[in-house]
Amino acid sequence: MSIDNEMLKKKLAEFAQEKVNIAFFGPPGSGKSSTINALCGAEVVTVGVNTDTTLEAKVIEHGEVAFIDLPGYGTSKFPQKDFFIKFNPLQYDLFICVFDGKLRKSDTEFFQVITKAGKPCIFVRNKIDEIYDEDKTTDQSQDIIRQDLAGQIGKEDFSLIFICARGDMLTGIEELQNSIISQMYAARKEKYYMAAKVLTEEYLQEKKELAMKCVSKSAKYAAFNGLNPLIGVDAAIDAAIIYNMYENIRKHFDINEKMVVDSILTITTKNFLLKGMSKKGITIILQSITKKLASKSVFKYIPLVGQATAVCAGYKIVKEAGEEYLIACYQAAQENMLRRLNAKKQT
Ligand SMILES: Nc1nc2c(ncn2[C@@H]2O[C@H](COP(=O)(O)OP(=O)(O)OP(=O)(O)O)[C@@H](O)[C@H]2O)c(=O)[nH]1
Ligand SMILES: [Mg+2]
Repeated sequence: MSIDNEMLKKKLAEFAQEKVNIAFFGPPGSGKSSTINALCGAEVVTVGVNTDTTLEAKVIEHGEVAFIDLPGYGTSKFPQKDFFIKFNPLQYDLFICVFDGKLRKSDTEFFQVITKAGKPCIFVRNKIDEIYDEDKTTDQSQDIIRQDLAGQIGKEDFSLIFICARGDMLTGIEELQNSIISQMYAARKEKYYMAAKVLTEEYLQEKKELAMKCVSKSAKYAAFNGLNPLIGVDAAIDAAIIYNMYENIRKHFDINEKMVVDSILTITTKNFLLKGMSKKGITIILQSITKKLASKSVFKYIPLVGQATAVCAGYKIVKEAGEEYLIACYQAAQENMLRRLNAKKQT
C-alpha cells in the first residue's frame, strides 16, 4: 500500500490517540490480578488462591489505558524463553512489577530486559498489611524493603509504591494511580515517537523508490536523445534534464533546496549541491562526474567505439548525478521528519 502525505498525517494522529498499554509482572501470587481489580475499582480479573492462576495475557481496557495481566514469567508453565515468544512483552509501553517478598531471579532479569528496551517500570510492594513488625515503624520497614529492592535490581533510582490490594483493606491505590498517570505521559510520547519513526521510515522508503524511477527515466532520456558527453571538452548533456530531475526528486520527498543543503555536513558535497542550484552549476557537476567516470572503463573507448558507448556514458552520468542527489534528499527528508517528531516529543 502506498502512503501519501495525508495518510501519513492521519496515521500519526491515530497513534497519538492510542491507549497506553500497561503490563503487570512479578512473582506468582504476589497480587497482580488483585492490583488490576483495585485500580479498576471492580472485579475484572480472577484472583487466585493457588499460584499460576493467570495463564493467558488478559487485556482490560480502562479509560485511556489498557492493563495487561500477564501470567507468571519463568514459572514451570512458562519458562523464560517460551514467555517471550508467546506474549511478546516488549510490545507494551509501561510495566508494573508487583511483588510481595523478594523478587525472583527471573523477575530481575525481566526488569533488565525491559529497562534495556527503554520501557518505564513502577515497582509495587503489595500486601503491606502483612509487613507489620512491632520493633519497627512503617517508615523503617519500608526503607528496608526499598534498600533490599535496590540491591536486587542494582539500581538506586526507581519508583516504588506500597499498597494493599485486598478488596476489604485497599491502601495506596490512589498513589499508584498518580504514579501511573505521571509515567503514562512519557510512555505515550515514547510510543508515539517509536511508531511514528517506523512509519516515516516506511514513507521515505516508498518516496525513495519513486524518486529512483525518476532518476532512471531521466538517465534513459539522456541516453536516447543523444545527449552525450565529450570528455575533457564539455559535458554535452543538457543541464535542463538534471535540473528537472533534481526538482522532481525534491518534490518526491516534499523538501526544498535549502533543506537539502542544510542537512549536508561535508564541505565537498555541500559545494556540489550548492552548485546544483543553477544551470551553470549543473554543468560544473556534469564535468566533475564526467571526470570521475572517465577513470572507469566506460569512457576509455568512446573515441573508438563511438555512439553506442557514448549513449551508455550519457545514461551513467545522469544516473550518477541523480543517485547522489537522491541520497542527499533522502537524508534531508529524514532529518526533517525526525526533527519534527523530536519537537513533538519535547512539548
Ligand atoms: N493479605 C493480602 N493478600 C492479598 C493482597 N493482594 C492479594 N492478596 C491475595 O493474594 C492471593 C493472590 O492474588 P492474585 O491477585 O491472584 O495474585 P497474582 O499475582 O495475580 O497471581 P498469579 O496470576 O497466579 O500469578 C489471593 O489470595 C489474594 O486474595 C494483599 O494486599 N494482602
Ligand atoms: Mg493473576
